[in-house]
Amino acid sequence: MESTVKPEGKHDDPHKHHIKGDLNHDGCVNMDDMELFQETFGKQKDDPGFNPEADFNRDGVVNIQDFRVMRENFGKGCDS
Ligand SMILES: [Ca+2]
Ligand SMILES: [Ca+2]
Repeated sequence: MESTVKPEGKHDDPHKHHIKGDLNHDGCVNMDDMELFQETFGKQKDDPGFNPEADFNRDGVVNIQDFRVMRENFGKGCDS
């Protein structure tokens, strides 16, 4: 039986559900992601350091509205 699985595919699983707020893509929203969020907090689309992944509502700025999403999702995926 032949396998088409790529040898390097195990670290980056495309089937893994992406959680809003998981900015470092480790499958869990925790303090590491909160730190990344803080680094881009207050930044706008054209500012250096702006992280579009932290702009959850895609209004071009990372602000308190995006922080609420962060807070709501905090701890998700971390239950292992
Ligand atoms: Ca994470
Ligand atoms: Ca936003």
